[in-house]
Amino acid sequence: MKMNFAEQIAAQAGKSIADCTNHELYEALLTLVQKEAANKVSEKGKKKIYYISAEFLIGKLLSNNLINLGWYDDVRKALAENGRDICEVEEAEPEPSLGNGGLGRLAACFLDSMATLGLNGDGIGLNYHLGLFKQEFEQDLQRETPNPWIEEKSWLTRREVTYPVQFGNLTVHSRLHDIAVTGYENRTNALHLFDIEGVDETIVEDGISFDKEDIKKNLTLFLYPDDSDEAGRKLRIYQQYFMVSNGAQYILDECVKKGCTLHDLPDYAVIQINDTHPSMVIPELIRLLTERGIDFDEAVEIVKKTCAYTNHTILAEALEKWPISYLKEVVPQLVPIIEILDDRIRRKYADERVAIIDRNDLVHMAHMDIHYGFSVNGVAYLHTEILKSSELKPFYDIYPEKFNNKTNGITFRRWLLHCNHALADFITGKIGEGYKKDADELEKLLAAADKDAKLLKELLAIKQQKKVELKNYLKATQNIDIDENSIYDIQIKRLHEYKRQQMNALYVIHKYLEIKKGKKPTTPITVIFGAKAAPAYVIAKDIIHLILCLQELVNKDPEVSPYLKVVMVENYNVTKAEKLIPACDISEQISLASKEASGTGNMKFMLNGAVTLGTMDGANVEIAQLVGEDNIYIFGESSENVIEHYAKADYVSKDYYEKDEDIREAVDFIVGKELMKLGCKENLERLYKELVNKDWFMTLLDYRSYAEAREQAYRDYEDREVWAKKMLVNISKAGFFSSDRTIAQYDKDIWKL
Ligand code: 26Q
Repeated sequence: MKMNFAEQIAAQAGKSIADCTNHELYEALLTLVQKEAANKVSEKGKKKIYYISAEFLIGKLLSNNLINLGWYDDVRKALAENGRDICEVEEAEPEPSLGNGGLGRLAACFLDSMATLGLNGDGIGLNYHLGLFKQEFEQDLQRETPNPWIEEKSWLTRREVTYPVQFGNLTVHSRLHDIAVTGYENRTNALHLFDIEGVDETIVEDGISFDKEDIKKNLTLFLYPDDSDEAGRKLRIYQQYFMVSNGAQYILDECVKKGCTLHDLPDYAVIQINDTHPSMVIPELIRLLTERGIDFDEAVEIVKKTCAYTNHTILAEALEKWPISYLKEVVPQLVPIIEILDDRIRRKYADERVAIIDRNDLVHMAHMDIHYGFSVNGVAYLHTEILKSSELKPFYDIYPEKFNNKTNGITFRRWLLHCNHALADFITGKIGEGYKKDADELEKLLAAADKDAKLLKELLAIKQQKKVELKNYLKATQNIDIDENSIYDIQIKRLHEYKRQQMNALYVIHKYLEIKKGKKPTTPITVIFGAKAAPAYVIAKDIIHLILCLQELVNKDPEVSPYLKVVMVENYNVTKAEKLIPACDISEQISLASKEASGTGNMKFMLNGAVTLGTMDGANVEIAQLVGEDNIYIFGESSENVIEHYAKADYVSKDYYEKDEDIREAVDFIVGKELMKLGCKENLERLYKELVNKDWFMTLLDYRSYAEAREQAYRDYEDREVWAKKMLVNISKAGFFSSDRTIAQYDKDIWKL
């Protein structure tokens, strides 16, 4: 349908475009999009994939939906003809903050790709009213505040669907809200977010603290702000069970409506369990099936054919293990089922390591998934190999056929077409539109560059334009001045010791000291960070403090700031990522090898023409293989060696501190007089001691080779033509990382829709 958008928007808003506020224009467009999306809902396909996840970090939806519906250009023009700027309308939309980081963002990319590939696939999750906390900086420290995102009019559609969910003596009734998921020129699927009606935002006081026990008021109030290490306790179990019980009831109802007898459930449904957060869906489905008349043994077999599990981490502290006493208190009806499941495994396998309930009465959620699901996948080649050879080896020995790899991907609609119109238009101009549906066609850029002498210069000009835009954005939002002619060196991701923002900070200190001594970089450098720390993760917050102190010290020093700037972006989120990534020259992917399951930011940067500086970890390994060693900066110890260091417990950080003068100088600076004047003694000293005495993630081990690789990248940047070629190779080879490829593989190997 070709619309006259100007007329439609005005009709929807009830006044002329010129008279509307940006927020009114956003709301009018939201309604038009929702109507059009609803026309593309289809129940085609008997079998459906239910992607169940505690997090869906979807980001703002307006522009993405306009692109997917094929409306974007016309709407932009209609607004422009009436003197309005679509970017300003975009700003009016609040960002739903329903995820912590990579795992939640992956779920969002996957929904986009499922709809785009025309697969019958929905998401199931929770509607957290205040989402993940908002980060504010106060006296160089992180402060958390609530992040309300649901407005009177929003993308949520209230459904006439509600289920009872039992927690011991307490029954709560759910309410379903859907968000339409548009595919790129294809069908509309749904994200089902369950909620309760009694959520009470007024129980929040002083930052993000609230009464943890008032389940009827707090159940879907917040997303747990723990990125993998600080276990939120009982409330987290309440949330998880609420999600899976609603999800399971919904799935069974929907399948029965389509003619399923429940005996044939695996012909109608496949459930992808996104990490262990939804793992209770296994005993819950067994419970519901037996309640509906299926005998226990058959229920177990049905569930085994329906559920598949994705692992996103090998950090031991992130694998969920719940004390059985907690489960007895919160979900007593599941406990006898879990005990039977465990008992059956114990009778079959003597190996204590594969038990579900261990000797300390902890329930290992991942073990339940592996025994009672039909597929186990890792999220990048190296990650899956490590699962098979070490972390989950006892399971791989039992069930080799269940293990498979699905290297992560990203949706190119959001991470190229939406966030970088200039680059997308440029690519279209060179190789046509085909790459929008078939990402592998990006490789055609290489041949195009051979024939077109101007291509590389144009590519540099686009990067320059994006760098100016970011400069203006940072000035407007944080009042920080950066130099658009400097190298933009960016690390944006959750703050975690294994991701090693502290190593990047040590290099900043080193550069600062060099400049102070008179050694100036040829091209100025802007180091940009963006990261939230889990509120209870002490060292992570100390690292943020260090970076904020460095920002203050470096930027205010007139001797240094013309050559070096430090920026810590406040409240890093999807919207900010969309502005930072297109402007990046060097993408910092510096986790300790073996620790980052995949990473997906690395893929977004590559697609936008940044060059990776990284370790051989996660999907960096695949990036390196695709672009070749001339187009990536690899440094650091290999995953094999790191794993060996852990096994032998032979890494001693103090040795590196003592024998390497540059390291010692940089580490000492953390507690030196310059920073002590600005910062907080307690935080800085704690971080210093951690690095010198412990350094669990081996920062000092890799520091030297990191600094060398970084220097090499800066030297190579000087030859603009050579650098532009590296950018081009990165963009050209990014096609593999389209989530359309990932999802096609999930479908072919696991879901078989
Ligand atoms: C666990 C227990 C209690 C409370 C919270 C949690 C919790 C919450 C979030 C555990 C883990 C997460 C998030 C994990 C995550 O984002 N993992 C990332 O997943 C990406 C997608 O596969 C990978 O690219 C990243 O490498 C991985 O770190």
